[in-house]
Amino acid sequence: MPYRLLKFGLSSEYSEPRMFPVQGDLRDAYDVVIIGGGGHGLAAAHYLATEFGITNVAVLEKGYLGRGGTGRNTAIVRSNYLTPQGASFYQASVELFQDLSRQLDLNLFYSERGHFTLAHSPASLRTQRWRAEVNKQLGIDSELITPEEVRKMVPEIDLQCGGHQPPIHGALYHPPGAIARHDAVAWGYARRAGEAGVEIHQQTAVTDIEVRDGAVCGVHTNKGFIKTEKVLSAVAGWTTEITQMVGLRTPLVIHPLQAMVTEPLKPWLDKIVVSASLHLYVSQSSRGELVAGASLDPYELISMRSSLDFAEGTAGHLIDLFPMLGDVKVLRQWAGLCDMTPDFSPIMGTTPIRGFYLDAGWGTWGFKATPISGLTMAHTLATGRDHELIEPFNVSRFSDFQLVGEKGAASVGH
Ligand code: PYC
Repeated sequence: MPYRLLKFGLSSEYSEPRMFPVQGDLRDAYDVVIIGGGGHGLAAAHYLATEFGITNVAVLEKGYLGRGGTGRNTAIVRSNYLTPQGASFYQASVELFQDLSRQLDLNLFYSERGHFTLAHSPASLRTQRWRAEVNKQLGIDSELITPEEVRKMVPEIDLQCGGHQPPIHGALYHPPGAIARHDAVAWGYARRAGEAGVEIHQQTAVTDIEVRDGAVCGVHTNKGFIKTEKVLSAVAGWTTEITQMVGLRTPLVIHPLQAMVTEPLKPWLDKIVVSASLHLYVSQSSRGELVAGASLDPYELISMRSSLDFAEGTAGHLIDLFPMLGDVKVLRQWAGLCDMTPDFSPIMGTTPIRGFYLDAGWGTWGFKATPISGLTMAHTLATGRDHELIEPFNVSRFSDFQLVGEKGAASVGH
């Protein structure tokens, strides 16, 4: 047993260094208030401090760090999107992820696996070909492969899906597709932001936002009022509560998304396998568990309860692809909340309310954007202008009819 662990176990004072400082009272005023202590909010805080020298920043989290989408996703990282705007944005995120363990000096268990999007019909194959071509134009490693090539890399797969589902016609293969330890990403950003002087206040709920003459001037919380002229909302799932406080209309709707893990198995699946037609994605974690998820629940709801219906459906589709999993037990299941936009792209950047910034609409793909959303939102907060990578995602696109249709690159059919 490592000596440090033994010392920690025997110590009555638990003297092991803390990951984040214990925060005192809120100050009267901050340069920036970030609502939401998930990966996105914490990454924005980190980059504000380290790239732009803005440290008089408070991150307010009503629960605990990573309680929302950050700790509930299936930890997939990829950039094989359909639109040039989406693919360029997520590619910048993949590049940041590749060096993030070193940057944050924390092992994020970033593991490049290769990512398959299986096509079960000629129409789906055409979409995958389209994505591959857009990706190649942008220098992103993606290609269309045959069923035989799929089987070579994932020998356990049943290309006929047991005869219960349409067979596999081919796949989009994206070698840089990866998984990472999602909670570690949030902790890594929190630790570095805290060291740089950012305050992180957990159990601190925002109850209202003060707007005067079209500009933000403060935030009410369960611990008192804070003066500030800049507020970032990074609260996937609760965005509509926050936007109501400032009177901003968005087309967001909230749906639950469920996921589950199986008991740990010996390592056998070193790829990420996605089937949009079966509404399934699965990878094997470093602990050996199969991490699997499905499509959004098909109703608007703010609830994080998981259902038997989901477990049954997802397990059935896992067995369609991998019949040998019939005896494997489901260990646990959970749900998160997704704010969905009509075009399946995020809403980011400045808004018509001066000083109010949005990082929202992350649907089912927010985790993979964590580093680049943090960096681009920090730039936007620091300069007051949208970073060029996020210009297409401004909320104004819904009134200007400039949608960025990304539904074809969602992991599963929604
Ligand atoms: O977009 O890669 C994705 C994804 C995985 C799980 C849910 N969405």
